[in-house]
Amino acid sequence: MSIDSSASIEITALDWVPDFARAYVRDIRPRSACEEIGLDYAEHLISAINRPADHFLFQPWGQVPVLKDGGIRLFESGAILLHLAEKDARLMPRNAQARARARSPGCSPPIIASSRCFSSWAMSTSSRRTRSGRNCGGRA
Ligand SMILES: N[C@@H](CCC(=O)N[C@@H](CS)C(=O)NCC(=O)O)C(=O)O
Repeated sequence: MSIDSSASIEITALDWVPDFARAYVRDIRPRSACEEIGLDYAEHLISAINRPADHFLFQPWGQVPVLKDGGIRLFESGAILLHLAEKDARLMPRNAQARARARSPGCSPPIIASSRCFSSWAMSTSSRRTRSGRNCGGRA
């Protein structure tokens, strides 16, 4: 596990997701990339119900993930993956064909419909949810 609260890389994720969404929330992508190369990262968990206002400064739709890397902040998990991949040839190989293949999944289109569904679902069920299932990034 490479979660370290003092790491210079920080991944913003939601503090709770419904069971059906576990391991499908997109912070799993940068988390996996970091784990893959042993890069420590801090996690910044924000409320799934009441997103902090300043989160929208960095992600216009209030979604996750957002990555902070020193002074750099970026959103869109594909862009985040490309940023992280620059750090290590295991994520972005030097060979042209292998690089092209490595970029493909990171550029897949967002599943906008399902994230909108999740938003609606989260708002409509907020009164009966518990806070026990924290962290959407695939870690139960
Ligand atoms: N294209 C974005 C999609 C981000 C996205 O859909 N995030 C979802 C979780 S997987 C989210 O934050 N949903 C909550 C919401 O839409 O309010 C990416 O890949 O970063």
